[in-house]
Amino acid sequence: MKQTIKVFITGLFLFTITLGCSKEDEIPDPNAISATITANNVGTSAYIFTSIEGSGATSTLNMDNAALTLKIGSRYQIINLAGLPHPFTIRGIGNTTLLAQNDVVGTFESNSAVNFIATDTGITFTLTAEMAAQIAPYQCGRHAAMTGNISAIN
Ligand SMILES: [Cu+2]
Repeated sequence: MKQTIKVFITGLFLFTITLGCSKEDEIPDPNAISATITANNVGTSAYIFTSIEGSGATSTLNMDNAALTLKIGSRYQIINLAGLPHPFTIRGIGNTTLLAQNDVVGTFESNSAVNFIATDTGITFTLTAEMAAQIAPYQCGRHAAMTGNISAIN
């Protein structure tokens, strides 16, 4: 009987700790990814988005060079299945590059709030209001035809 009570109290204690931790987890993590967008290529003529998971990003799936709508303030991961032969870049107004998966250094790549990460498999970034004010289409770093509009919305 004593043992049962001890186990019960220990369980209650651990349960309370677990509750406490999960409450702390409710503090918004600025690096939490809101949406994961998966892209692929159609030859050298188009990107297509094959899936969008999470919230904040919308597009028409499996359509050549579809427009992409992104909510300002959210963090996005773009998985580029087309790979490095088709480096994903986000262009800026005035023919600039804001973010690039390849060696091109975009003007927002070192911005701490954007917190840009580029790997062989994609890019991750936070769309800040400052960046949204500069945003233009996405485009392949090697094939100019692979491009589509980006709309940044509140
Ligand atoms: Cu390409």
